[in-house]
Amino acid sequence: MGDTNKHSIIGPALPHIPWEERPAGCQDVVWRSSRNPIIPRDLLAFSNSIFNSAVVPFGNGFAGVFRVDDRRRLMRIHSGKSQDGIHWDIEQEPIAFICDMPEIARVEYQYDPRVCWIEDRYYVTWCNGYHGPTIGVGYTTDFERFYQLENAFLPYNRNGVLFPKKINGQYAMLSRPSDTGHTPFGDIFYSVSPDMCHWGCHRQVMGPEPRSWQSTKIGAGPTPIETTEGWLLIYHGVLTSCNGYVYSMGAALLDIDEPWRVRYRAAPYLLSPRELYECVGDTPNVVFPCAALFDAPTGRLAIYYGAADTVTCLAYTQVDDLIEYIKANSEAP
Ligand code: BMA
Repeated sequence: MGDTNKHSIIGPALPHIPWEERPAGCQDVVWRSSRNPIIPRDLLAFSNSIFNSAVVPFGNGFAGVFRVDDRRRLMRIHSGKSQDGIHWDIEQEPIAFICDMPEIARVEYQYDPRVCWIEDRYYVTWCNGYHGPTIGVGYTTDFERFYQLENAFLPYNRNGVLFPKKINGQYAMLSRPSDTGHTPFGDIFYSVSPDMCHWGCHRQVMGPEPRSWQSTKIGAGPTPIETTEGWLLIYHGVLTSCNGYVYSMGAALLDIDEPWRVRYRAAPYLLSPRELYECVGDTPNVVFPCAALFDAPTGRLAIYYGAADTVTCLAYTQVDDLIEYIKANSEAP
């Protein structure tokens, strides 16, 4: 580990990425921030919890879309900004999407946002209540005005995650068809669209692995990262224990041109609930990654994840080490 001369990431530099070196004695490929949780549940006066949230580089700092459950336990998404990616100013009011379709503009609930820069704007996807959970889609250029588009799919679907560039001339999205409740199944699928409205050519990417940390269901996490070894996909996997679901973080490498083809998939998890803030909260034993920042020249990766459906946390890895780890621990296809 520690060979930083390979530069696998295809993408820009982000010299001010949040970063802490791997703690002495730590042998894990992904390690936690010493400042966790970086966003407390009560950052806003009325918030019950702030978790499963997405951040991107913006201007000289960072911006994001945050899942805020309020003290009525309504689930809404809010925009926020930060200079350092650690200390966040989150808007008091939920995002008021500009939308000329009244049926689509009506808010039931919004949660688990992802943010993805494609070409000229930041797209936001989230789990959107529309007669059941489906994938809401919107965009912004300034994190002030947000525009809402058609939902990507019919209910029931969750974990809609866009690729950061068109693939074979089309927008591409991962998603996880589900049910209305705490879905006890779930595979990751790949779909494409010519216009960010009509989605089709659906392909199964991967499903749960029996007798493992990801035996019940899986769902895509942060925007996939383009590397010389394929798309780096960080995702969550769920195990059903006698005390309920356990959500952990894992990783795979997908083919660059045909991302529904899994090249490598790490059999062990990268991070699983262990710290108190991951094991205790509104939903115990949850780590749920929704975003990752990277600095291509150094290969540094900062992963944002929700912990115990309560707070927002940060973990780090070095991408070349992570790719090596995925390959060395792959039992894949
Ligand atoms: C999923 C989603 C996530 C949540 C997870 C664990 O179904 O609702 O928002 O983090 O369950 O409760």
